[in-house]
Amino acid sequence: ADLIRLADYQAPVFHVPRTSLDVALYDDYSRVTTTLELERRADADPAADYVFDGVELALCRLEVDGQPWPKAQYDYDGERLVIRGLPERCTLLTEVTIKPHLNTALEGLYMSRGMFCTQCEAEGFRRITFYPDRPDVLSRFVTTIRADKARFPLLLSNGNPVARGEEADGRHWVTWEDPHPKPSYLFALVAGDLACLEDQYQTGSGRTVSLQIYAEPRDLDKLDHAMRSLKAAMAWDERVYGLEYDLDIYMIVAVSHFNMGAMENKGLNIFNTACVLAHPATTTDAGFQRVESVVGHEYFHNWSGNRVTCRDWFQLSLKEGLTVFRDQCFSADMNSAAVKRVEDVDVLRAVQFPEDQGPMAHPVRPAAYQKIDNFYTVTIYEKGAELVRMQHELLGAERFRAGTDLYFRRFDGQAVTTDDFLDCMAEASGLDLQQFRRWYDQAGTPHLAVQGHIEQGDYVLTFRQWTPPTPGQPDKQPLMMPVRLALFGADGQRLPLPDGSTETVLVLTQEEQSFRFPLHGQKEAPVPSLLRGFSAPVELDYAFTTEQLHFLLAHDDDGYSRWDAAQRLYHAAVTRLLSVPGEAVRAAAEDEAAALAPALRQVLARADDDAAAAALLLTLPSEQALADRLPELDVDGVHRAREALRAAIGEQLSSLWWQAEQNNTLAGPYRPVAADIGRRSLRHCALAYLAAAGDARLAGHLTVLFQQADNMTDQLGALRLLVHYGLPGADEALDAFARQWHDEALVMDQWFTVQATVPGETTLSRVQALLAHEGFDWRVPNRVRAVLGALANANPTAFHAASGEGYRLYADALGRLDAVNPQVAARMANACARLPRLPEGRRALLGGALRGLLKVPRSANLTEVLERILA
Ligand code: BAL
Ligand code: ZN
Repeated sequence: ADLIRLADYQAPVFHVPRTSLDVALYDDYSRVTTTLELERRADADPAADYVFDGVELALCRLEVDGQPWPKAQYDYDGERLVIRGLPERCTLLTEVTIKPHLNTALEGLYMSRGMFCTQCEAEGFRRITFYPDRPDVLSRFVTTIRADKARFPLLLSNGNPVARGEEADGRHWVTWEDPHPKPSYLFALVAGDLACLEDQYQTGSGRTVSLQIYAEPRDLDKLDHAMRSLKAAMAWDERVYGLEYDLDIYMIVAVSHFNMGAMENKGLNIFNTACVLAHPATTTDAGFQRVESVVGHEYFHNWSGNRVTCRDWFQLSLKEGLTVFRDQCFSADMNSAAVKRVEDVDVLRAVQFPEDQGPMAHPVRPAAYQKIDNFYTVTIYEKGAELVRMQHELLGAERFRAGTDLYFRRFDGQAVTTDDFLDCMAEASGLDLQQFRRWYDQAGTPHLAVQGHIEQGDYVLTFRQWTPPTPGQPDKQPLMMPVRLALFGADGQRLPLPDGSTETVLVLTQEEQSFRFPLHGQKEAPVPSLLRGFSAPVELDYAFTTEQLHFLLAHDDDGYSRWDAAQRLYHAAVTRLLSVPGEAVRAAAEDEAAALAPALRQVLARADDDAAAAALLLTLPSEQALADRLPELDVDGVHRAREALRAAIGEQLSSLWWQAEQNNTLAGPYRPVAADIGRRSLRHCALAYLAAAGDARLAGHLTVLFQQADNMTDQLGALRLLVHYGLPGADEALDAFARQWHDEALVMDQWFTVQATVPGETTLSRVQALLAHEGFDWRVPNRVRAVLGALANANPTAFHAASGEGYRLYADALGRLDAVNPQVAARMANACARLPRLPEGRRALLGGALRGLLKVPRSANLTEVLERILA
């Protein structure tokens, strides 16, 4: 595929003030008749042809101002329709047929369990009709949907329903009108027979909005949490950003077949069932929290994305980075801010940092792409959110709000750029953010090396920053970054700083910079608490001593900083264990555990204050996260060392783990509230340590928990430990789980994942069996991710098996999936991006498997990812 470059951006040749769609749905095809009002832009080249995107459309009719347009005056090559000689203003009518029932790529109009639905971002609309399918063409849409009334009683599109009627043969139609001009990627359509949970929301200015969440009738009892979350999000956006909803109806539709998490179509969000359905019996705490955050995210897009949208897809992070930042803050406000921050930082460091340090590294605002679908990445989303967060940190809450007010006011109804956003931040605050722009264009994780020493009675901190080269970007410039900091005295108290506070934000701009802090006669160097709240997305290199880390873990009042101290202690312990030969690991792990034990006991003793934070502090980094910090991925060594350490910690603190398990056993009905979620997570953390320690009482205990659980968090937590540690009763529990939940797709996804993530090479034959299971379906992305995504992303000892069997299995699966759904195949191929970090033998095996995959033609999506990984 061709490379599309930001530098080549050109404004559209024509406007489309009005778009009328007439979509007639039938069993084996749909007919789409589109009427576009076209106007050449005043600044456009008068000789330029009008070009429309259109993929795999069967063109039946093309008329201009009511007359057939001569065939010699247009060409369609299967991707683009070029029409020559059009008048400056005209009405274009096209009629096409498409085949939604054969659409397994789930882009454009497709079918999911008997209902019609759409996914248009980024370039799905061109699979529905001919259109200038680019985000900077905004148009007012009127949409008529026609279908069989008995099977599709519900016909939805964006905006408000304005007319409806009946046709012959039991068919009916509904017309929807969306008053807000929008780009085609925000178009949506749904036709089905769905149940609805209805509610209302009163906006701050007194308007009543009808809230409607649709799902299959069997799932009607799983919509309350989404509805609560939606109302909370609407109130939050009014309170925190002064932004109100702008239509009379807000609809969410749950669909089973979906490539992403959810989609923010104007007034008609379409959601992956996994991100909207929630019920205590079938949904884990993590699932409840995901629903809250995704419902919030899509709602917040109504302003950050829909009212103000992106000029081109290079600006994707303009809406995604900002909206992720907004949803993170929303979840923080709804739950515990400190816990939420640690969870977000954990994802960033575990997933985005590796992306930024490997072959798929790209800037938050990329300069070029082949397939934009491949850029819905953790870099665009999560690193993009960190860039917005740093602006918030640099400006402070009040000036940041002045900046967003200006942004939404100035650009309402427009398609703009990340530069436009930064300009508003600079203008509203008076800060010079010129250098800050580099964050958007420069890929890679910056390193920040810090040294402290005492000089003439002052404590001097010296910061040196650099960013390693990334593909296509050998040389990097210093970045502007906020470093939030406090200094702790020996008594565990924060020292006063020169500005009179005890916590400050240093703004770095140069490669190397020093700051002095008077110690007022104190002789000892303080313990620095650096990058508090993770104020910049960088790799911090500071040679903390073990004592300093224990000190910070005990005394620091910043949740992130305490967690980071614990992570550093665990990393160091596991790294030391890696060099211990086989039989000696157990004894060495006991020594490491003994050294950690006082700190862990202290965390447990304080756990009643914040159980969720305690669970995070007590959880070792994942195998992948540990391996990512080594010069080479040593998956087997890390697995052995980490398990040995967990076993030793489990044994040495055994009675405290049992105590934590008892103390955090909740009475009363399940509630998805932060305090209870925290206690359940601490309880399962304790159970996991007891499992690692091989505690003899545990299997029976877990079996009872599994059988008596009144919620999915407990039931699945027990099942996972039984199965992962091969405990007595594991097989029976798996069978019982499948019998109980065979009819609940999202629960069965978990059943597949639990099995695909059992550590060790033997799991590969189990995965083969799961792929052949009657419940496995290559057309359902959730199920594919539940097995193959889990294997590649959460089971390093199986995926990276020395035999190369995991790589061969995965490459075969990617090939098979690519024929069904290229977007999902390409996204899953990203799991292979650690290839350059593998030891030589495995590198050759994975490289061979991926090159083999490219021997036959693959989709442009998958090809782009594989070629970058193999480059
Ligand atoms: N815009 C795609 C889905 C999301 O980020 O909300
Ligand atoms: Zn989004």
